[in-house]
Amino acid sequence: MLAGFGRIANGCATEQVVVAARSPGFGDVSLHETRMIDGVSRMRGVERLPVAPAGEAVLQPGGLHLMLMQPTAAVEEGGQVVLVLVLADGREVPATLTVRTSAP
Ligand SMILES: [Cu+2]
Repeated sequence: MLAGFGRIANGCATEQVVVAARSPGFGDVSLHETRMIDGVSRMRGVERLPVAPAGEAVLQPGGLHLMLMQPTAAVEEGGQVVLVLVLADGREVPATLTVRTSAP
């Protein structure tokens, strides 16, 4: 299991909502959020990630992240993970992640 971090920028004049993600390299990809609840770090699934017009969503350790599970091939440091972000209106946006052994 790997975690995906990065910035999702919205260059559109209207709000865009990310509702799913997938990758040919993983059997299961989901959007998660880590929160501290009663002093305990917990993860929950995020069904909708709205990104404001000209704004961005930041996925980083301790907050929003992608959960990448069931890799279909070996993942190695420096490798690339191809990702597809699915928007609420059905459009699909390609993205690429770089594999690192520690979060930047
Ligand atoms: Cu998670």
